[in-house]
Amino acid sequence: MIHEACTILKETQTLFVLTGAGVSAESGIPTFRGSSGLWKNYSATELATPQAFKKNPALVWEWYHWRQSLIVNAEPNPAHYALVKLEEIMPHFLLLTQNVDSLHQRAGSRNILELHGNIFRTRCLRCDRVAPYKIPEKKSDKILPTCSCDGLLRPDVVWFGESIPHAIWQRAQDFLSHTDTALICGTSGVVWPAAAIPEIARQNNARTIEINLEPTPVSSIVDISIQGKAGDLLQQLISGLNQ
Ligand code: BV8
Ligand code: ZN
Repeated sequence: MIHEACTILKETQTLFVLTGAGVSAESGIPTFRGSSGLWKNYSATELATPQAFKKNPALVWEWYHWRQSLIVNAEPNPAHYALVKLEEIMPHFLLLTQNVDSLHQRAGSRNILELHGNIFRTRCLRCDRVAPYKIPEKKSDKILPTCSCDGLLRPDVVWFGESIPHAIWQRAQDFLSHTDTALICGTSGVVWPAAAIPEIARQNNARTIEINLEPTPVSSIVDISIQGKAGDLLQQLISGLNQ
């Protein structure tokens, strides 16, 4: 399987990569649907919604602060670094990530689109200002961060039920329209509209390769589905390309 995938990548000039939480798993970041995806018995899909934030902003901020502290203490893993290498090798490359953890950027990926926003940015509910955000040093009792305009800040991420940033979606579609190969990595393929990407790639006559620990709804529609850890398999792809 790795050999066939390498053969396809050797013939590839334009590579589109979609990543999900599985690519950050080996950095110790819990995935959304895996067993470690729970926090205080809440599932991510219960907390990552505008309704949850409206009902209990302090709880949702506590969850984001917990995730931010996990991420700042984590390092990019071999999967992230292999994708940086792929970007260096490929004449044309675009990485669309569903992850909000900045680990691709910290590893050195450059041509990257964040489909679901970024956990280290906030947006003001009153003035819409977007700004970088670091967890407050001291655990202030005022857990709700506010803007200089006094408006309540929210994480600048796309919650369930919120639309995807149109410009980002459009740029991904434009790139897919002339993509030779789409590599779908570490995503369960259940969150829309990202889950539509493999089918869109196929409709654009791209070859499709999936890397995941287990079979997903995507596995039956891609050309090659390779099971295993993204960190191992992506590094094997790089070694295969260097031969
Ligand atoms: C929208 C940011 C519409 C927040 C996230 C049909 C069409 C349109 C919408 C819908 C639809 N059907 C349902 C919907 C609603 C919803 C949806 O998809 N629900 C799901 C649960 C059914 N979609 C939306 O709400 C989207 N909005 O389409 O709006 C609209 C239109 C107009 C006007 C109004 C609305 C917005 C979805 C974005 C949600 N935000 N994140 C935050 O992070 O806090 S999604 C969240 O899930 C993360 O971004 C995560 O990346 C993403 C997807 O999950 P995965 O990345 O796949 O992670 P998961 O845990 O699921 O799986 C991990 C995988 O990795 C597994 O397969 C595992 O096997 C594998 N793995 C683990 N370890 C490894 C590994 N693989 C390799 N190596 C390893 N080591
Ligand atoms: Zn403001």
